[in-house]
Amino acid sequence: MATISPEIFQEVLSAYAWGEGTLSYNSYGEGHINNTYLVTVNGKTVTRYILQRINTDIFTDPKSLMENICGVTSYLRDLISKRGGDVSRETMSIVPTKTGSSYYTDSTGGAWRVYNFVENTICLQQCRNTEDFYTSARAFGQFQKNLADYDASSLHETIPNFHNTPDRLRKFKEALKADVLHRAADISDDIAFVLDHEADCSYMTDLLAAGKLPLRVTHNDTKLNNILLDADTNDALCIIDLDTVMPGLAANDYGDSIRFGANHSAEDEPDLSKVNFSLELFEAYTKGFLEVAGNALTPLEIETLPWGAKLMTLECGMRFLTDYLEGDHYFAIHRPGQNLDRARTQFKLVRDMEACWSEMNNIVSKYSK
Ligand code: ADP
Ligand code: GN1
Ligand code: MG
Repeated sequence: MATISPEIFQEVLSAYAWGEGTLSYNSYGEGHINNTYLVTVNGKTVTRYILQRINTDIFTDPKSLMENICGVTSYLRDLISKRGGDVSRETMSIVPTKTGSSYYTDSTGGAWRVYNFVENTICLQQCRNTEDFYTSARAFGQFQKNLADYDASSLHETIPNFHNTPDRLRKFKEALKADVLHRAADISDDIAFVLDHEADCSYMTDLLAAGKLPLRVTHNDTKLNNILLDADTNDALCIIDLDTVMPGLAANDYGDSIRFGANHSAEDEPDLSKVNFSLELFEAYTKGFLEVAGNALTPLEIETLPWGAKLMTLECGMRFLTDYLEGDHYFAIHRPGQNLDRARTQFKLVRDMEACWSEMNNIVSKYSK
C-alpha cells in the first residue's frame, strides 16, 4: 500500500469529530495486515481511539467489509446488553465519520475506520501461562457460539477462498513456478516440505464438499493477539480484528489459535530449536474451547479438530513462503527474511504435531465427553 503523507493524515483526522483537545497519533500494535494507529485526544480527560487504514490491496471491497463489521458488532452489542454485559468493552464499536459513515475514503483512495480504544486491556503476542490460553479458548468458543444464529448469508466473503488449503497450495505452486526473485534455489527443503504434504491439504475441504462438515459463522483469524484481556482480572474481554468474519469451519478457528498460541516462541523466531509445539498448551486450549462450544459441534467436527490445527499451521506456513517467493507484498515485514522465518516456524510446528498426533487425538477425545 502507498505510504501515508502528513497531509493525508490531516485530511483523515479532520473527517472525524474527536472532541475538544490536542490530537496526537502513533503507530500501534503488531498486526500484519492493516496500518493501525493509536489516536490520543488530550482534553479535560484523555480519550483514545484506534484508527486503521484498511489494507485495500487485500480487502478490495471496504464497503462490504464494513457492512460485515457493523452487522456483527451491532448483533454482538445487542446480545451482550441482553446478558447485562458491558457493551463498551466487550465488543468493538465503530466511530462514524462527521457525515455518519462507517469509514472514510481519503483523496488517494485509502479506506479508514475508527474504533473506540478498549482501555485497560492486555493484548498478548505469546501466552504467559496456560491459564491465558485456556481463557482465550473459552472466548473464541463463545464468540463462535454467540454468532451461531447470525445470518451467514448476509455476510460478504471479504477474502474468497481464505482458508481453502488446496487453493493456497495452488497459489504456492504458482509463486514457485514464477520464482520472480530467484529465491527458490536456496529454500529447497522448505519447498519439499510443502510438496510432501500435498495429500493432506484437501482433508477438510473434501469433508466439507461431501456435506460431512457444516459451514458456520467463524472469525477466521483467531490469533492470541486478536483478543483483548482485562488488565485487572486477566479475563478475556473483547474479540477484535473482525475483517475475516465469514462462513468457515469450526476446526479452522480452533486450529488457527493452536497454530499461533500452542508454543512458547514468536511466530518469526529464527532459532528453530526454540520453536516447540506444547501439548500442555494444546490441552488447555482444547479443554476451554470444548467446554464452551463442544455441545454445539457435531461429532465429526470435534474429531477433526487436530486436522484443523495441523492444516491451519501448514496453510499459514505455505502463505508465508508464497509471500517470501513473491517479494513480501502481503504480510508486513520489518526485516529481510522474516516471512521465511515465519514459514519455517510453522513447518517445525507441523512436524511436532505429526510426532504427537495420537496424543493430540486422545486429548480431543478426552474433552469431547
Ligand atoms: P491487523 O488486521 O493488522 O492484525 P488488528 O485489528 O488486529 O489489525 O489491530 C492491530 C492491533 O491493534 C491489535 O493486535 C491490538 O493490539 C490493537 N487493537 C485493535 N483494535 C483495538 C481496540 N479497539 N482497542 C484496543 N486495542 C486494539
Ligand atoms: C494475518 O491481520 P493479522 O495480523 O491478525 C492474516 C492471518 C494470518 C496471520 C499470521 C487477513 O493476521 O490470516 O494467519 O496474519 N490475516 C489476513 O500471523 O490475511
Ligand atoms: Mg490482528
